[in-house]
Amino acid sequence: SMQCFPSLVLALSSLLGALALLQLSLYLRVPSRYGKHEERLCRPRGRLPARCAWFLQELPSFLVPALLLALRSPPRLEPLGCRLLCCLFCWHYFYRTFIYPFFTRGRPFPLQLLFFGTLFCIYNGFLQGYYLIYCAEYPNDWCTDIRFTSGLLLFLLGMGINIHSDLLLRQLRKPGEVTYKIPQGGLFTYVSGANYFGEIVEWFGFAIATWSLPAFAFAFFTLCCIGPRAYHHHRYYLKTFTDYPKSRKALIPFVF
Ligand code: NDX
Repeated sequence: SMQCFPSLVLALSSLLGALALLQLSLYLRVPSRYGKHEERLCRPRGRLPARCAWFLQELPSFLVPALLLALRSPPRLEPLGCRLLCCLFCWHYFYRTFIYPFFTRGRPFPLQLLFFGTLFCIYNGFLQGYYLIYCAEYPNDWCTDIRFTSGLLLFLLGMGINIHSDLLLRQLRKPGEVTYKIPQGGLFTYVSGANYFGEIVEWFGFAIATWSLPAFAFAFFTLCCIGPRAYHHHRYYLKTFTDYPKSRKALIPFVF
C-alpha cells in the first residue's frame, strides 16, 4: 500500500516551481495560444469544442485527489484538517470540471495545449492529493489555527470572485457568438483579469490554509501561468477598444 515519501513531495514540488519559471519565461513576451490569443492561421482541425476540452483537461484534478481520498486504506480519519483541505481542492475542480465547461461559450481549444493541460492536471492533482492524504501532519485543532482560518477565508473570497467573473465573461456572448467585448461589472471595473485575480487569491489562500510546499508551489505556478495572460488580455483590450476604461489595471486593482 502507499505511504509518504517526503523526498518525492520535495522533488515534485520543485519541478512544479521550475515549470512555473519556465512558463514565466515563455509567456511574458508572447501569450499562451488559446482563446483571444490564438493565431489566426492555426489549423482548424487541431481543436476540440471548448466544452469537451475543459471537461477533459480539468477532470484529473478532481478525480485523482478524490480517488486518493476515497481509496486510502485504512481510511485516514485524523486529523480533520487533511480531509477538509483535500475536499476544498476537489470542490474547486468539481466546479471547474462539471459546471464551468457546460456553460462556457469559449472558442474551440487547441489539442496540443489540451494535451499538456491534461498532463499538468494529473501531475498537480496527484501532488496535492498525495501530500494531503499521505504526508500532511496537522495538530487536531488546525481548524482553529489563524493560518487555516485566514487561508480558508481567502480561498472562499477568491473562488467567489473567480466564479462571478467567469459568469460576467460568459454573459458577454449569446450562445454561438465568438466575438470579444469589454467586460463590465464586478472586479472588471478595476482589472482586465478579474477571473485570474480571483483564481490567484484562491490558491494563495489554499497555500496558507495548508501551509505546505506543494500548495505554495501550485499558487506560484498559477501566478506564473495566468498572471502574464492577464497582462496580455489587458494589452489586447487597449489595442482593440479605443474607449477602453483608462483607469483599469491588468491584474491587481489600483496597482498593476
Ligand atoms: N487550465 C490552468 N505550460 C489551463 C489550460 C492551459 O485550469 O504548456 C492551467 C487551467 C494550460 C494550463 C492550464 C497549464 C499550462 C499550459 C497551458 C497551455 C500551455 C501551458 C499547459 C492547465 C504549457 C508548460 C510550458 C509549463 C508545459 O473564446 P474564448 O475562449 O477566448 O472565450 C473566453 C471568454 N472571454 C470573453 N468573451 C467575450 N468577451 C471577452 N472580452 C472575453 N474574454 C474572455 O471567457 C472564455 O470562454 C472565458 C474565459 O476566458 P479567459 O481567457 O479569461 O480565461 P481562460 O484562460 O480560458 O481560463 C478559464 C478559467 C479562469 O477562471 C482561470 O482562472 C482558470 O480557468 N485557469 C486557467 C488556467 C490555469 C489555471 C486556472 C490555474 O493555473 N489555476
